[in-house]
Amino acid sequence: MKTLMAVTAIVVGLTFMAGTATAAMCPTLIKQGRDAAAKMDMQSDKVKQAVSMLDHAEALHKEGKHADSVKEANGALEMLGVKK
Ligand SMILES: [Cu+2]
Repeated sequence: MKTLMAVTAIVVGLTFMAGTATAAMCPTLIKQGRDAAAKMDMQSDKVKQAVSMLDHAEALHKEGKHADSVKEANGALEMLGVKK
C-alpha cells in the first residue's frame, strides 16, 4: 500500500511539473512567433493567419488551456517557417 501511494505521489508530481513547464512555454512560443512575423510581410495572408493563430494561442493561454495554446503557437511558428 505504501508503494502504491509513493508511486501515485510521483505520478501526480510529474504531471504537475509537466503542466507548469507547458504554462511557461506558451508566452515564449507566442513571442517567438510575433518577433518572426514582425520581420515578414504583414500583408501576406500566411503571415496574417499566423498572427491570428498567435492571438488565439494567447487567449487560450490566458484561459489556462496551455496544451492547446502550445499546439496553436507551434502551428503558427510552422506556418511562418520558424525553426525551433
Ligand atoms: Cu500557457
